[in-house]
Amino acid sequence: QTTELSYAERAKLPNVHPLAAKLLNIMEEKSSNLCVSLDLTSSKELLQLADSLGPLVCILKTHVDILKDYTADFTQKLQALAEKHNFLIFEDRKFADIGNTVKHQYDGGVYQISSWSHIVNAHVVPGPGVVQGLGAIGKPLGRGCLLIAQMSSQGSLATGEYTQAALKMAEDHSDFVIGFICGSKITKRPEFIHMTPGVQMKAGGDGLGQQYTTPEEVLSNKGSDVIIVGRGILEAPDRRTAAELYRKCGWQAYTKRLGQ
Ligand code: S5P
Repeated sequence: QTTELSYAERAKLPNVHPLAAKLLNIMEEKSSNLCVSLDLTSSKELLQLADSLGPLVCILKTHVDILKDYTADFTQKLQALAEKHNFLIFEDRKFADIGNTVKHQYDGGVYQISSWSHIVNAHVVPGPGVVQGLGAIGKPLGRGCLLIAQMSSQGSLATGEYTQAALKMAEDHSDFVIGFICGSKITKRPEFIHMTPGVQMKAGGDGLGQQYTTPEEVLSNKGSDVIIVGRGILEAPDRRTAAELYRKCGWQAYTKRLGQ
């Protein structure tokens, strides 16, 4: 007997954030809990891959500051692809400063992240001001934020009480925070979405501290909702085939958790 709610059921909860509901509906419609992390340095390559993998993913994650040829045209095109293929954009900026500074970093500068990214994330180390500053920009635009409650890297300090503090901060700001970056489920509240990086088909590491867990382990056993996959797809001989494999494995692990 399971009390686990489906993504579609969670999308209908009265207290769910509209952006979280949108994401949960996309996941259900596309049978995908795969967020692809396109950590590439060429915007042309990124856009081509976004067009090819778009149908398979619920979220496309970027690190816009590693592009060597960024122009505003890139984000226009990425937004058009998000519309075409029905995925959300997540700029993995990991904001970590005082409220006033992150406001400018989110809204201004070269990248104007708030104008094109549906989701951003933040470290909780500065305290609630970081969420308040980001929220001042993001809330009127209907954006959402993930708090980094745990990290996939070896020796991460985001554990124990720190993780609990991230959860509390999310609960206090649930009009902007839609969930967490984490290794496993940290709250039973079904309105929050758990997203887990450090995922590959084979457990292991990358020699620079990254630690990998399998989609099955993350979704069936650790109770997370979304797998974030970068090099597991980017370094595969056929990226589309690899992405389809992660989508399929991820979806099977989720349905297994539901007891179906
Ligand atoms: O704890 C974390 C948080 C994040 S957002 N560990 C991570 O690896 N990430 C990001 O996920 C990281 O910045 C990278 O973009 C992606 C993992 O990439 P992969 O190539 O190791 O799958």
